Amino acid sequence: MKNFLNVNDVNDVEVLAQQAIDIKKNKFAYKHLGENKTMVLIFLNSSLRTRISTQKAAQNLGMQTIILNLTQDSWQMEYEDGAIMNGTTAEHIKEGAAVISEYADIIGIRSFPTLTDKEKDYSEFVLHKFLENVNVPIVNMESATVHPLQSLTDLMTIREFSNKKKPKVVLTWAPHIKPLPQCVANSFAEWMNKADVEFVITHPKGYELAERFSGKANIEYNQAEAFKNADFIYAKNWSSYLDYGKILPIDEDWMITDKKMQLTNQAKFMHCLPARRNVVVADDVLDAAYSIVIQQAANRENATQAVIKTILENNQV
Ligand code: AN0
Ligand code: CP
Repeated sequence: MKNFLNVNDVNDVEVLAQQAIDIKKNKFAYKHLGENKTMVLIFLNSSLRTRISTQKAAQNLGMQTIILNLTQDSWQMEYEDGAIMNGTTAEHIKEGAAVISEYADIIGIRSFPTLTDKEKDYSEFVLHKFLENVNVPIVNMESATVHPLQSLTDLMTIREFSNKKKPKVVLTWAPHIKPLPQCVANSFAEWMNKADVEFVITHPKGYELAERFSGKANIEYNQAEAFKNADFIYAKNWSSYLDYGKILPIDEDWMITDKKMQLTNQAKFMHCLPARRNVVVADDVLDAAYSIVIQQAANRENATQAVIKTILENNQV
């Protein structure tokens, strides 16, 4: 593994998830692997879990970590080639990224989509601008279209909480007041399509994901129908991909409630967090014993450690 950008950088998702489970049992077994090495984490957007768990993962491997809140603390970055920089941008990505990579052995980047320019977002414009201008591995901490550290964590968590070889996993759209990225859903779908699970996606009409992510998943527009026999309910809001970045008017109530969870096969409830209570998911779900959102978030540290360990071993950075 050179970079960790999306599921295609992984040979076998189940093997990597198992490595994350193994690492969890002995977090400090590889603490010399990253000795005298530095991971720089670049955030263009807010984060709680990714910010802390990625630092912990790198530090468990003996690495130093430096955080750069690029849009707040640094010079405003220009990404367009040939730009005449007589406006607000003060530094070009060509120098900015190249300089950061001089200080780093691995770079982590979080850069959300614009949700206005579909073509630019789905070409992963910002992530690729960084890739073009650095000479060290990049770990995607959520880009314009995917969130692979989250998806690896999700698969690891499903394996931890299920004794079934092929559990039924349901990704359900849930309401939100703001237009959110499709990243978590896209990414979850492409990982589940490569995992040994029965995978169903349920959402209102108009919220179809790009086919390259939903792939062979079973799409069920009736939420109650989709919940039947589910072993895992994974809730997430996303804005429309078709009517790009928009929130569409819908008739039914898609919020996850305990009543809906009772339709399942005593399913565990998962969400990547942050989750707006009583908008996305009701209190009675998040407070139930079947909610595993905290354990899921905790696993971010272990999953990320499996990724960084693989990069350190493979690239001998
Ligand atoms: C982000 C999203 O939906 O992509 C980050 C989730 C990990 N969520 C929000 O902006 C609320
Ligand atoms: N799940 C997740 O990535 O959370 P943060 O946005 O808080 O990092």
